[in-house]
Amino acid sequence: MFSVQCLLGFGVGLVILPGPIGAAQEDFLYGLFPSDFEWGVSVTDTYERQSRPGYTEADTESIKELGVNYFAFSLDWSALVKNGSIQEDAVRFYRNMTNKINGRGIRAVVTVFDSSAFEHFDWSMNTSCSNAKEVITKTATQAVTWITLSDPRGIALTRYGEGTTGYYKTIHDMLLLHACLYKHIKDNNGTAGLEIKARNFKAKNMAKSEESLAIERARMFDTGLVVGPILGSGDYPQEVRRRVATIQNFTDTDKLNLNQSADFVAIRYNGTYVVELDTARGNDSGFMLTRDISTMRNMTMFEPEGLRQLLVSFASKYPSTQLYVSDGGVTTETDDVRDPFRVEWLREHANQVLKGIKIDGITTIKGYFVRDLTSPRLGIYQNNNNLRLKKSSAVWYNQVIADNGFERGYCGPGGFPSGRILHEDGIYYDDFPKDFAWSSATSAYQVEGGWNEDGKGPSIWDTHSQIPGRVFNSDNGNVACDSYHKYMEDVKIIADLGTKYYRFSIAWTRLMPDGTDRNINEAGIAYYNQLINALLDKGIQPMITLYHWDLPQYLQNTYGGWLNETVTEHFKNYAKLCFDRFGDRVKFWITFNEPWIVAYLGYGVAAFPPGHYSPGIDVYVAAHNIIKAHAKAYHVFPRKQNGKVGITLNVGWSEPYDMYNPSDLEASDRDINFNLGWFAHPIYVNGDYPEVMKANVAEKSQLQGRQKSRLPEFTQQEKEYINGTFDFLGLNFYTSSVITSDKKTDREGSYDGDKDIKGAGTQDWIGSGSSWLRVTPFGLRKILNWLKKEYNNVPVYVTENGVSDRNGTLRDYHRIHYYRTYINEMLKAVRLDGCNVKGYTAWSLMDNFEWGTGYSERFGLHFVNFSDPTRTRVPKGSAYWYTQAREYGRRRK
Ligand code: GOI
Repeated sequence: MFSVQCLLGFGVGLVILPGPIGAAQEDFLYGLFPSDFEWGVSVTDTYERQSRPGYTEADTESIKELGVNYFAFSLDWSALVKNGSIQEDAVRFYRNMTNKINGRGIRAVVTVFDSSAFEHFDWSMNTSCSNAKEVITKTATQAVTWITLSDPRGIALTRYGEGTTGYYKTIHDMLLLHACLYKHIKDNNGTAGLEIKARNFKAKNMAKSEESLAIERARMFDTGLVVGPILGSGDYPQEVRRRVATIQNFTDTDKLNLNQSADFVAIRYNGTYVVELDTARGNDSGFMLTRDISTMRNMTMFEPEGLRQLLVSFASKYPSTQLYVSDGGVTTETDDVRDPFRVEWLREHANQVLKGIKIDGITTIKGYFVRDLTSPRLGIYQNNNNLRLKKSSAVWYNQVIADNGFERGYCGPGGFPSGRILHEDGIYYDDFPKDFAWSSATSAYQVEGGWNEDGKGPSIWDTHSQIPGRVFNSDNGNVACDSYHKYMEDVKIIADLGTKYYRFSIAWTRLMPDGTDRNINEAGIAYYNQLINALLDKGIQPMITLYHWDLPQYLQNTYGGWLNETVTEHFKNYAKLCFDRFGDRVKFWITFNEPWIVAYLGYGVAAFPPGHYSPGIDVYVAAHNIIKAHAKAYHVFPRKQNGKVGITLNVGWSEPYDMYNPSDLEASDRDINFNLGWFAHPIYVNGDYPEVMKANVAEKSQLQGRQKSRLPEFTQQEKEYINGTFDFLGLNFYTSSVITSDKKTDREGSYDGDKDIKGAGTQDWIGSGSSWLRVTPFGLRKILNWLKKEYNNVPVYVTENGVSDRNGTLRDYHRIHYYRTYINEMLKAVRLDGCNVKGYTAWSLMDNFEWGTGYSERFGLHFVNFSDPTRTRVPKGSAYWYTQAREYGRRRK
């Protein structure tokens, strides 16, 4: 790899060859900055802003919210000195401000003189230094990190023009002013450095050796002119002295004071310029510079790689000087919170800094900071009187700081990435890990039939579907696929698929007819033993779901189902029975399938049995008890059986309506937290509901005039009992929706209203046989990234994924397309984003009873004719496709 050491190996020439850097430029570098890396943000004209309306508490809040280590601002000398005397109120302002920032645990970095400083008065080295010394001392020397001067070359340039006598004289005086300030600050045990604006250079024609050498000369006249005397011996670079006859001399004392007079240098990259020899004009440097039109975007020069080249060159010349990279930022046409170009700008520049550290080995880079906080069209916050609104660039920066670098994939809220996304479009070719668990699934009520055979008791789905009209076409699961009798045929088609796993559920009422342990039905146990043994015979591992919505009717009648905590005890006993009787052979257990469906459709909006309507209260109570029941089952699992226990949650991906609107990102994140986090946060994070859920429900409950939040609370003991009750997370993923923020103010209060979101269309996504299901493969990759980020990369098994049609065609190209694209997005999540996905399950092994829509929607890899008493299973095209696809898991390249 290209390194500073290797560069130094070139000797004095120090020519940056485009080759190695060019190659590395192709890709985005993911990874973390050193653990002590410092992130900052700067703001200009603080004092003036105080009066219009100025630096406020809101600024401190924004800085705090960003998570930066330091806040940089510059002193405003038009306020500090009036009629030749120091203004005490201005000094007090800076002292207070510094204290406030320090009080939040953030360091203040203060620029004493920036380019605007000398616009206000005619300055002399001596008065400027003595004024500054007084202000520095009164502002508390040690509480801040000082930048003596910002861009001294620019100050000289603006006043006199480059290369004039006045230009060199001004730089000379500025250097002496810097030395004077540095000495004062060091005498008071402070820290100080200076900020330079520096350009990067490239030859117009690399083949011309004089031109490539001229790059070095250009650097000398740019950076070297200012930092040479400070970081070098105390004098200008020899080449500059040789070429500029009129440049002044330093006295021996000057040299002594200047020599090594910076604890750090802040570099602000000012673009890359093309160097051409210009001997004819006879100017000092002997070259002329042009801007490279090919890198211009909207009149902005965008050449982030130049920053890396600049850093490499700087570090090779001054290998022991600490560096802070100051991102000059980019001015946008509007001050809208939607600022994609700023995000791209900052992302690509910060990534060059990371490359400088990781690839080029520049160990002296200590920090990075963004310009700026709130300036119109430059800030990463919108400054709206006393309101500070995050732009998408602030969301980006916050994410990078929180991660201390660039994590792979869609790592931010709403899937907002901090880095670049690899292979967003198209098929990505690679294979899955060798031990990846391929599976297919069914559930008891959907396939078994035999609804009242051999002592089985009724479940709420049996009762519900007997009532004509409740289910589409008055269909029911009395016979379904008749798997109760035809399980050997199921085992055969699974074996033909070649998957090493099969996911099915146990009908609670087959083992416990009334749901309690009063009466254990051995015939039911025998059925599952036969199925399990037949699977194992063929080398197929069972993945068993304990609860796939078929609550014993007796528990509903007696206790009101999941609204009563007693049911959690019965569930625990049921789980224990299953573990005791099957756990010697079954190593993969799912406590609940989709508790969201149970709570919301069953107890919220009454779309599913038991048909209880309580959209704002009992919906939460049911969920509360299910979470407790899950934890009980987990704790009752005999660990010596060496099995895994988890829960399966369903969620769609909530696509933000506008990726660059921070409020849409938050809406997306909130929606996922309400849907999946509701159950996952207690189990996978801390025993409690997501913060945003607690906050929203509490706030709305109060507005609705209630004493207590509609969201129940777990006791401390319960939290500890629930937290960590998992060995994996099961994910059922089918589709996505587009989401935007919408403050809801309903009177009664409801789960839906608590979310403060609304749907915003479905784009042009391909539909399916189910109205709620549209083809959105990207959503799978995004939700897997979300789970990785939120739940510490917990092992995830996709326990359901699939698509329906309404004709059951064997030529199901649409299903093959669905599986191919979704599985490929999952592959990207695994291989490109580092998501910990362990397995994948196709829903479903065969067409079956699709709940409220009966047999009209078909998800099967196998066709089942429900008017044929033999219920023959016929493989569809997708079954053959799947048989080949899961071969990925065996064939390592
Ligand atoms: C799995 O659930 C499940 O585990 C399997 O058993 C199942 O076979 C498989 O999915 C396939 O479905 C648009 C109120 C139309 C009333 C949007 C609210 C209809 C009705 C959203 C909300 C939803 C996957 C039916 C999750 C069943 C679709 C469970 C999603 C009906 C709707 C609604 C909607 C609503 N669910 N499924 N529904």
